[in-house]
Amino acid sequence: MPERTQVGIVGAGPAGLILSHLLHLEGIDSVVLEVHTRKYIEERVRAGVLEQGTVELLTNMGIGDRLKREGLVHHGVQFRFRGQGHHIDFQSLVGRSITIYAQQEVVKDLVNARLASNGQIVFEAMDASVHDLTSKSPKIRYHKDGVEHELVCDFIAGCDGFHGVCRPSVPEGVLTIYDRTYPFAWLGILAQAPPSSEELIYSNHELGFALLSMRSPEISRLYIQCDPDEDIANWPDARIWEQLHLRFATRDGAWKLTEGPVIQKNIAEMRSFVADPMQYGRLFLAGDAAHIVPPTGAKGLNLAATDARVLARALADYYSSGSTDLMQRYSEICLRRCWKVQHFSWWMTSMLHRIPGESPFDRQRQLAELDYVTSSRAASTALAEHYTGLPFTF
Ligand code: RFL
Ligand code: PHB
Repeated sequence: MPERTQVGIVGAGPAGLILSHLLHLEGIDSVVLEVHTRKYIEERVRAGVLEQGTVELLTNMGIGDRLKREGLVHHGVQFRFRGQGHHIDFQSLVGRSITIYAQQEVVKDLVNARLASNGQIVFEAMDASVHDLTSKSPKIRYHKDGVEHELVCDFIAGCDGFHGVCRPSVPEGVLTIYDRTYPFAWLGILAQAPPSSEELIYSNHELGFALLSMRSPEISRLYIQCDPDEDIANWPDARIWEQLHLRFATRDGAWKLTEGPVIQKNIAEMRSFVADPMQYGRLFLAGDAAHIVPPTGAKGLNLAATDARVLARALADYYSSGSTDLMQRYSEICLRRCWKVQHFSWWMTSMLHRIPGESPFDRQRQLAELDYVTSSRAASTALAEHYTGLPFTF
């Protein structure tokens, strides 16, 4: 096992793997420690929407080939309410697009790229803990195959997701936490069924929110709003399909949802969370380790990718010229973007879900907002700008 590296990275999710590969391209050495197996991280079903900037980043990193071949480029989305669909055309509004490509495929491509360049990823690195964070040689201790190891680093990147160990290792009182949970969750399925629509459909229905997405021309990804403490055992496939049919139905009855065998099913909580600052000494937090958004805006993976991009540039500046300017501004740069994305994700979530206990006034206000967003060019341009990804600036 390696005992010394320039950047020790905890977590082989999108944030950790993108960071590791960007550092490699800058000639900077890193070691990625991942608690799970390679198979597990390459099969975990999560996000699906890549902003245009994320696609460009991955392509410029040299891992865009399969993404270009298999990714589904979408030029707009549909919002459905009061039984009618409304197309928001990203291409004509902002000249940009999104790509549907599953997160686990991004992870597979990144792992392949790292290993092909002799990158070091230690899978099943257990009990990771971070130490001496304010010294010049912070350390990561972990167990592999029952043996304890210590990795001495110049810097540590905490890319270990929301439930990781890095953020809780920052001493009390250093971080300000902004946290909001929502009184609903998403029940998601993957189904072996051709997508019933060419574009994503976000539906606000009396029975609750529903989302139609996809993974390929053969696989649909569908979500419905449910209670946060819902037991998945109460949701046999037939009940899920029934709700999906109802929540996507159009007033003219013309739209049809194609069913197919359900191959995966899960419930995800909805949360907004920010830790400020995203740095403590020589520990930098990136991605879900630092912030969480509810999935309605399809932003989590994309935010993780931009954090990794800023951090890689900051570290590259440091190693090439000794400059710590960007490193010192890492948190400020990332949080500025993060808060705009937090607002967008919260806004999409509030506009599209049925809010338990909402008053008749709130319901009408919500429908009026959807009407405005889908009928005003100014409002739909703002939505399109956010959805396809805000410009990347330092
Ligand atoms: P990850 O992907 O959670 O990766 C963290 C990695 O760290 C490992 N780990 C540890 N390793 C070593 N030691 C420890 N102590 C460790 N603790 C944890 C974990 O095993 C894991 O491999 O975080 P990262 O890299 O920051 O990436 C964030 C994204 O995964 C996340 O934001 C997105 O999945 C969110 N998200 C979406 N994002 C989008 O951009 N577009 C979408 O369409 C989208 N849809 C979604 C989503 C998330 C969802 N769920 C399940 C919450 C849809 C859903 C339903
Ligand atoms: C997905 O395809 O998993 C997906 C799409 C859009 C979202 C969230 C998730 O807002």
